[in-house]
Amino acid sequence: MKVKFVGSFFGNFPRNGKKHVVFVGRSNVGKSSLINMLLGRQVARVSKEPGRTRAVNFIHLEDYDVYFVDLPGYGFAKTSKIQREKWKELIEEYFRSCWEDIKIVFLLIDCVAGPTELDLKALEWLESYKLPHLIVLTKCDRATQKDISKTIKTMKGVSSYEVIITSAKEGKGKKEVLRYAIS
Ligand SMILES: Nc1nc2c(ncn2[C@@H]2O[C@H](COP(=O)(O)OP(=O)(O)OP(=O)(O)O)[C@@H](O)[C@H]2O)c(=O)[nH]1
Ligand SMILES: [Mg+2]
Repeated sequence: MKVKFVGSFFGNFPRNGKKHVVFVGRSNVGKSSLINMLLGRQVARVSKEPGRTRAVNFIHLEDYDVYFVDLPGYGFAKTSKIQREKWKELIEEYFRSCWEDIKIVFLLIDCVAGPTELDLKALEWLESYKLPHLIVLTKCDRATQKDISKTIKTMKGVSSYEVIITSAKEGKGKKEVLRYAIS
């Protein structure tokens, strides 16, 4: 697959008729890792400390002519309130200016921890704006079957959309997520 890192944006996002496939979720949930797993290369930056992705990063999948959009994570408690506010504004600014270009939004939820209050807010928000979206559970290699069932049950209770189980570490869920991302 031919993949090109387009750039990191804080505004003036690329809008040129290409569709956007968006990865959203709390800080450290595994957005950048999932993107790398799906694309089979290290194109999105991953780090041990949360808050790694600070800008809105665009990756162009040349074969399918779509953008993968790696958003900064929300809700990282250890960062300053001002910084958190800045990220929130950036994410909102992205959705405000690009919603017409969005093909699908993947809302990532940690399989073990389950949804946080902010995840549920994000879900409500996606539903109210009628943005096409799916729930992607991450880090399933770290979860027991019981964790997975519990998180799926919780998500089914708050959303009628499909839930996909993934592990960036093990490559799990790649085919299922790609089916929605590039079909
Ligand atoms: N075990 C396991 N660890 C994972 C998985 N996906 C991500 N991680 C780890 O979780 C941490 C955060 O991953 P990132 O991909 O940077 O998360 P992010 O959502 O992009 O984080 P921000 O950019 O801060 O919003 C890293 O240490 C990853 O190695 C997974 O599927 N399994
Ligand atoms: Mg990231």
